[in-house]
Amino acid sequence: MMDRKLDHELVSRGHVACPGCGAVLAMRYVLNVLGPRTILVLPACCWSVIPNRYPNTCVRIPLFHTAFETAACVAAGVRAGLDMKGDRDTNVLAWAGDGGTFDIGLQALSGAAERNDDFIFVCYDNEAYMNTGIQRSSATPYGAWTTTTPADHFKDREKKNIMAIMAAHNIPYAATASIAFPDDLMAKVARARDTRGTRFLHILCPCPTGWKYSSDMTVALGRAAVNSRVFPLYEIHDGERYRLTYDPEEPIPAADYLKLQNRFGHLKPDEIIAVQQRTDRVWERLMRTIRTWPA
Ligand SMILES: Cc1ncc(C[n+]2csc(CCOP(=O)(O)OP(=O)(O)O)c2C)c(N)n1
Ligand code: SF4
Ligand SMILES: [Mg+2]
Repeated sequence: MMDRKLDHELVSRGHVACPGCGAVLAMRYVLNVLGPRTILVLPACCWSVIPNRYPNTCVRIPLFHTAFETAACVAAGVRAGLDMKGDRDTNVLAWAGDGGTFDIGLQALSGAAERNDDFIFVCYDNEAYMNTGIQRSSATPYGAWTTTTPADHFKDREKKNIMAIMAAHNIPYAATASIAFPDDLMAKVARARDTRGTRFLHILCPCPTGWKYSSDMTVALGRAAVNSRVFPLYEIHDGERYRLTYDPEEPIPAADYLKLQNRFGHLKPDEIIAVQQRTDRVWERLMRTIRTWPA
């Protein structure tokens, strides 16, 4: 018998992601809000494989596969085409990984954001180039193992602050979100849907394959990232008004988040303290910004 609830989902059964993939949950939540009148633009990434091989697909909306660096400019072109037809109601959703956003897609994204092109850009962030075998990206956090930053040469640079970069473009709406806080995530998607111009969502998507944890821990990982203040949940309006949307008032130690994942298993006690100090510093900077420019 057909499961009625599943029948209304826009991500159906039959995807080929790894079990426990956080990025599949993210797509489900986002499409639940945007609905079937949405065109999806997908550059090269895990999600360009996840829907399965033609003629099969697990995504029940039109899907445009495009080159790695072009998600934002293709989305802008799709929007322009719809506008010429007088269609203002169809959502255009660019959906890129951290590599396709922080690194190789940044130029196209910056150009579109500066023009305030009218679409939603989601960065589903699994903190490395997962589809090609777990290489370091500029979203990979300090201390992490990847295949290009092995344990004895782990990544010793900070994660790039993509939200500050997007805020610097003065776009109408930007927000961080987590698959472990679906109500918060879906409220932000609704705000993005109801705004015009470039809208940016940065969703942390735990990845059991690349982060080296058991696939039943994905939601726990997402929760720990937020509750340790490693990944704060907030939004930025018009590039300058900030609002924290969830406050982990009694944060868990960053070490409790790190120890759930083998990609940090090599870190020594002083390196774990360094992660905590970085986390505190970035949180304090965000709080100062929120106090100075409240929404
Ligand atoms: C111009 C170009 N360079 C490299 C590649 C190979 N490539 C395909 S997917 C990918 C990794 C994508 O990483 P990310 O955007 O973080 O998405 P994820 O795979 O982690 O979901 C790379 C390097 C490509 N397709 N095109
Ligand atoms: S490698 Fe990670 S992001 Fe890619 S499909 Fe597997 S779990 Fe999902
Ligand atoms: Mg990635």
